[in-house]
Amino acid sequence: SKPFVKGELLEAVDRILKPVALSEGMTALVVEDNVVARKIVAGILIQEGLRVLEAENGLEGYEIFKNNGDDIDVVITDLFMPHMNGDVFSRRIRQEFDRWDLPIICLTAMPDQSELLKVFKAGVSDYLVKPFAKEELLARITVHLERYRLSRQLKEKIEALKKSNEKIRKLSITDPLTGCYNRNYLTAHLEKELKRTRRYGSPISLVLADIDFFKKVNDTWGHSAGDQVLIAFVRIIKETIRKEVDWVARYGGEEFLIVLPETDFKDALACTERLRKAVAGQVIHYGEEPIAVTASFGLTCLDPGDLKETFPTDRLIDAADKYLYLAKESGRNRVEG
Ligand code: GH3
Ligand code: MG
Ligand code: MG
Ligand code: MG
Ligand code: MG
Repeated sequence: SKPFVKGELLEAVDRILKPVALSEGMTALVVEDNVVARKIVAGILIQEGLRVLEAENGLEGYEIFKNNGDDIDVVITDLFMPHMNGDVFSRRIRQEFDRWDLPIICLTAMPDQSELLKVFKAGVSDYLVKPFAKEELLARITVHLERYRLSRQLKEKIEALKKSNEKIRKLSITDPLTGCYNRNYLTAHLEKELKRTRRYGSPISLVLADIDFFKKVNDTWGHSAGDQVLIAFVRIIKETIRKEVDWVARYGGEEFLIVLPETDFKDALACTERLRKAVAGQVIHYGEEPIAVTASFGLTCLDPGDLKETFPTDRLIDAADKYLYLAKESGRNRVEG
């Protein structure tokens, strides 16, 4: 289209090259005991669009940090001040508020080298010798704010990544239908439980639970009615076992493994009986349809005497499975162990 005239071209280039205002939404804390110097610095920053908080000395700055610390994006501090010097103030902010990436720029009169080293050891990001040019102050703030902003973005990305990792991890160990653990988790976690059991010499009990004539549920009311029964079954199990300690995982289609750590045979039997009764005593509602089911349970307990030899998890589950078969053979709605 129409060619640019020189003035327009320069304006366009200027627009492109002009960086996004770094000060946008940023807050500075200016700590300086000399009120004239403080007002000058504050004025420069306000002109650049920063929100400015002021403190007369390190101690006051520290108090402001305590209350509004999270809002502060850059600190400009004098070195020598009553009550608390700039280096002590800087160190305390870094350490007590865990703000390792916060830009802290120290204003000093012509410093000697040991003083400078002290200032950097206290954790300041940069220093500026007084009197300084406005442009230099702004240039340094701009550089540090840019790095700060990038560091913030990185932190946010890492947090988001952690969250999505946690979601993926949860999905990978959860049975999507019932929300209990899946077989992935079962294999890995049972191994850990057994190691702990061995270390502390406490018993552990395993219960394999299988719904009776579950095929009939599917055949009579449909597959999604069957799904609702599975969900209810897991709910009843979770309501019956101890929270935090006991856990349940889906072992197969309608078979669930319940792990009862630190539980001997007698207690496990009582718990499983309670569970059997709870299942048999409840009617599961599928829409208008009341569905009654029972379940059979195979129980096996590993007591401290057995723990000297290593017990593969599948052998333990096999033992529970054997008793489950016995419970089925003996008429269902039973606990065998
Ligand atoms: P038994 O008393 O001997 O255990 O009889 P059963 O009918 O429960 O026996 P079986 O173990 O042979 O049947 C299990 C059925 O569970 C077969 C399968 O179609 C069904 N099933 C497995 N997973 C699911 C599921 O996620 N949803 C539904 N609705 N049914 C499932
Ligand atoms: Mg802000
Ligand atoms: Mg001073
Ligand atoms: Mg069954
Ligand atoms: Mg089965």
